[in-house]
Amino acid sequence: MNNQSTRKYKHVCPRNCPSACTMISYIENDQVIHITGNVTHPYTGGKLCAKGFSYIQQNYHHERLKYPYYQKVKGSGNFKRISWEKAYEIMSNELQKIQQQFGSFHPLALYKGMGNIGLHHYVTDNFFSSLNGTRIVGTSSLLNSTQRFNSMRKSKRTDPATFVYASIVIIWGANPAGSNIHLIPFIIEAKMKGAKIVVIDPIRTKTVELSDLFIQLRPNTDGALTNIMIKTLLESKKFDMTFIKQHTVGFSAFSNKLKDLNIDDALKECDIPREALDLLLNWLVAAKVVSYIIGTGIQKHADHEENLLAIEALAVIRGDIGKKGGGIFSKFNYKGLCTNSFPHESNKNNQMIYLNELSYYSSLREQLPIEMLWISCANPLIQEINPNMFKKFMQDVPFVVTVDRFMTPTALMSNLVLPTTTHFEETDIIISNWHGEIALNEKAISPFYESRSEWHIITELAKELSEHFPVTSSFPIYSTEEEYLISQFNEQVCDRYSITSLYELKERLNSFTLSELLELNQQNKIKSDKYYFDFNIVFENDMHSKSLAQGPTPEFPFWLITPHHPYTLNSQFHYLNLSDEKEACVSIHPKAAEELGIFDGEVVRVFNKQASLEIKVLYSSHVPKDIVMIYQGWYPNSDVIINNLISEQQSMTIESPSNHSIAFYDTFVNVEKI
Ligand SMILES: Nc1nc2c(c(=O)[nH]1)N[C@H]1C(S)=C(S)[C@@H](COP(=O)(O)OP(=O)(O)OC[C@H]3O[C@@H](n4cnc5c(=O)[nH]c(N)nc54)[C@H](O)[C@@H]3O)O[C@H]1N2
Ligand SMILES: Nc1nc2c(c(=O)[nH]1)N[C@H]1C(S)=C(S)[C@@H](COP(=O)(O)OP(=O)(O)OC[C@H]3O[C@@H](n4cnc5c(=O)[nH]c(N)nc54)[C@H](O)[C@@H]3O)O[C@H]1N2
Ligand code: SF4
Ligand SMILES: [Mo]
Repeated sequence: MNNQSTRKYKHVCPRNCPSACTMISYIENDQVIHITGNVTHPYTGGKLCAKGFSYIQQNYHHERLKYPYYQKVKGSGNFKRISWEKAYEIMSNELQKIQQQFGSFHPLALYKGMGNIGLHHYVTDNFFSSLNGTRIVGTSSLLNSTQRFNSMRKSKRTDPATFVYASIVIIWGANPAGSNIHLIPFIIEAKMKGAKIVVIDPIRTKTVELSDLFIQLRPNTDGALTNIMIKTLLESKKFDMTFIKQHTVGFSAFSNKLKDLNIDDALKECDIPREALDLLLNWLVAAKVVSYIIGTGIQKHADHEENLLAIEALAVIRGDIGKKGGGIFSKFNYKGLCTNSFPHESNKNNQMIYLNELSYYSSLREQLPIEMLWISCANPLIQEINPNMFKKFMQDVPFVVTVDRFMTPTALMSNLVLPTTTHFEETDIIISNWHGEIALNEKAISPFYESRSEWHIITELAKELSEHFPVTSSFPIYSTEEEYLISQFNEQVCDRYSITSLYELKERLNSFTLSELLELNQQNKIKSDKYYFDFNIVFENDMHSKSLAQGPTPEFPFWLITPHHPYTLNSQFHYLNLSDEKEACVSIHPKAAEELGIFDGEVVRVFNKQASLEIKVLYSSHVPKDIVMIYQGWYPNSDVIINNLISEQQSMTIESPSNHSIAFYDTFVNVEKI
């Protein structure tokens, strides 16, 4: 690495992962020859996960897309390599046709996923929102990734590194050992400082190995468990009355209502042993300060709102909010911080399309004509609820463009596939959705073959359009990626991160230190003036969860939980086979399997009304008898598409993308021998 011609660049991993690791690349002859973590990073300490260390392999993978491809018939596989000029001509013609026929861009739709969370990549949202009338598909990744809790909670979030000072750390609906690995050293530190670690999850995950207490509850019953916890605190007079008086309203009505709660009934609903509950309650009553690390597991259920609000009420009653080491730690989104983040929400002419609308799209076509669909940073034919439905939608739309780096199942169903760059090949800014840091990603090498950065793809398209349709778009055309990114820095972001320009990020990689964040939170213990105890919401799940009512049935007796895989990132990294598993497996409790006469390693049928798939069985006592687990993601060596089992009905309640979530984990299936 000491070769004089070796150059070093700073990067940030742009995956939708809480860590947002910073890394250094070593470049020779325009090639990445080595990468390391950046040891100056306060949260990750320079450690990368297996995926991070595989980036060189990914960058030069033989299946990486090199050129633009076009096919007339979607899914035919008859792709022809074409030039970028030809690609722009085709796109521009399609847009012109739409404009001429409809007089607006209403029949143009954008589906933007979470494949890359960098600010650079909002260029696509920015451009399409600027075309009058474009429709935005409310993707499930948008709904689930932006951490539902963040959008509805009333208390301030806290810096995740400070929970080491807690007396109890409750890891709730999260599996950081798989999905947030840089949290693990902090959990160990908390434990060494004397904290009790509690994991609340229906599945015995890897994270449970670090815990002092594991509460294995029935899915979607977190609210009932929390109500028991609150009631116990109130009865033992272990709550922070000073905090409640200063910062909240509605407490007396709320506590009166809680008197009606029958603990035995609630306990039955959660299906947890009395001994486990008693231990938790004893600790809770004695604890000075509790921190709550909330994952996305809870929000992937129908009753997530009540369940999450109950947890927040618990933290408020205990007065944990704003205390050193206390409070709620959850993902947040930096919506609105930079000029182009979520621009479609500011353009009143854009309209959202909801996933449940797509399921009857064919019949809606007259009111909702969609002539062109642009897909970026997304693989909906794997990750979306009911990909079969989404595939039909893609077939119905006359012209589909996908921008990606690999020929994914989604790209295969597109007319035009445009190859794009990696974080080594483009400039970007990444704002972590977890630890609150902002960092610059430098461009280190030229784009792979003919791939282009998304800024480049969009800017050329905008230029092409401006020649054909004067004044249709307000999209800002700059001559470099850097200039474009600089223009995204508004006052809000500069204030928040105490910077004046993008250039400062070059010098100070992390401009938002952890202690600054803590102080900020102490000053603003509660975001609005007062926290309001919305007891109606908290008691909505009072013994009668909506989805439990439609829960497991004799016909479909198993919950299907499909959490995130430790060695992939949603549908990414599958090519690299980083884990030993080469195929999808369904984990089932040995006793449940034996009752069905199913052996370990056998291929079985997992099915519900919507779909059926054949998959290998893995005996596991980590799942309870009424849950089966399959890791979500893409299994390119097999035909298994897990999400075909997940219904779009789960999104029926969606009215506004920032206010709802998708109940991925309220899926019920049966398992049988083939
Ligand atoms: N390695 C890796 N890391 C990732 C990702 C990845 O794919 N791979 N994806 C990233 C993304 S996009 C996200 S959103 C996050 C997701 O990461 P996490 O927030 O950890 O979310 P999940 O894996 O969906 O589920 C977490 C846990 O919730 C549990 N759970 C399910 N239902 C319930 C319930 O009703 N109550 C409780 N208490 N627990 C429940 C599940 O069993 C699971 O163990 O991870 C990010 N990091
Ligand atoms: N069953 C089940 N399904 C789930 C979930 C679950 O828990 N269970 N979780 C949901 C959640 S939380 C999320 S966030 C979604 C994630 O689902 P998606 O939003 O689809 O995200 P990814 O699979 O990470 O990435 C999608 C594509 O983006 C591409 N990509 C990567 N970088 C870039 C880039 O720079 N530019 C472009 N144009 N493309 C790029 C990748 O190659 C990949 O093909 O999945 C959801 N689906
Ligand atoms: S995937 Fe997450 S943990 Fe792995 S390198 Fe990227 S940011 Fe770090
Ligand atoms: Mo996500």
